[in-house]
Amino acid sequence: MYTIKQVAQLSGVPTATLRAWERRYELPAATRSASGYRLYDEAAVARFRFMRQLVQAGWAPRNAAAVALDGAGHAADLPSPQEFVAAVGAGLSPVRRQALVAARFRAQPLPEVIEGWLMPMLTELGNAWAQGRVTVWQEHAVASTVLRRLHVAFENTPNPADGPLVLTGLPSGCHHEVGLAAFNVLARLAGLQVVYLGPDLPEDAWVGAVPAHPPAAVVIAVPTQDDVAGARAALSALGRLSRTDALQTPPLLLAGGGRQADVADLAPGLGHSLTAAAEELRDTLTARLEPDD
Ligand code: B12
Repeated sequence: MYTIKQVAQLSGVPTATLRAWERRYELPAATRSASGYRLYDEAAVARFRFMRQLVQAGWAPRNAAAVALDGAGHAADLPSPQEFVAAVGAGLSPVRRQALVAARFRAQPLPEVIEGWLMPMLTELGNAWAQGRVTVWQEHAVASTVLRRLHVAFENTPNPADGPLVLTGLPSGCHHEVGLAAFNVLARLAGLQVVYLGPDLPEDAWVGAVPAHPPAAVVIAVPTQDDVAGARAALSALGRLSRTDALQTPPLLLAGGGRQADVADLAPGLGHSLTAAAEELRDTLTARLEPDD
């Protein structure tokens, strides 16, 4: 269960607006803790987040509340990763595919959708592709549907103006964007200011971006073996830049993704759990910026 403050953080809706929406639009009443504080479940968080997306898109709050009440909170009725991939292989229509992904994103808080459904679904999708259970175009279509969802979630998650700045991106030649796109959203939710530079970034782009927006950290993802050389080139160039006096405080260089261990001599790995990595990075950078003496 979440307190109203936590709901405000997770949904991006200020507490006063949450109370007003609850009162005006007859959203299900929050339960109360023993000491009388409002407590909300995950379905309520998903509902408020979805309402906020609709209101930002121009909906009247009353209509948004009606739709949010109708759509959210049924995660158990939605297909599992295996069921979803099997349905894609069996010819699920694009409209239905998008609706199911959208419903899944509405039904649960983002960290749970990402770790509990999206990542296992992508692994299953890769297996299904390797075994000929889905076609190449079906795999591409699913990947672009989820990537768009993550980009929307990223844009809709406020960039905390006073959080430490982190630049993220993928090395030259790398188009496996989904893992880093998920990390970007979770890092913003954890309180970091995230600027995503994009996929397929040549060495020069990294070296140019860092002095332009001096970050507290640079995170490069290394999803497959094919990305190791590009990531090593970018990290070496950033290391050289840090040794010049072009930067007042050199950024921390960090790596993520399946092959992060292959660049560990140039940038420590953040691990393979996306939520834990985002929270750990926030803690490290906050401690660096605010020494407690
Ligand atoms: C979707 C997908 C694509 C999409 C990507 C779309 C996009 N815009 O991202 C498209 C269709 C474009 C694609 C293309 C290719 N793909 Co592909 N793809 C996949 C698939 C199905 C899912 C990838 C994915 O997002 N996985 C989910 C991720 C995030 O899981 P993960 O990488 O294991 O990461 C975990 C952690 O490391 C962590 N993590 C990930 N990123 C980050 C970042 C940070 C900062 C942190 C902290 C943590 C973290 O989170 C995950 C959960 O724990 C995988 C199958 C699979 N098993 O992953 C194949 C797969 C990765 N692809 C593969 C291949 C071979 C290719 C192509 C070469 C195919 C071709 N012949 O064209 C191209 C290469 C593209 C390129 N140049 O980069 C192979 C790679 C094999 C290898 N060498 O390791 C795989 C494994 C498929 C397979 N079974 O063989 N692909």
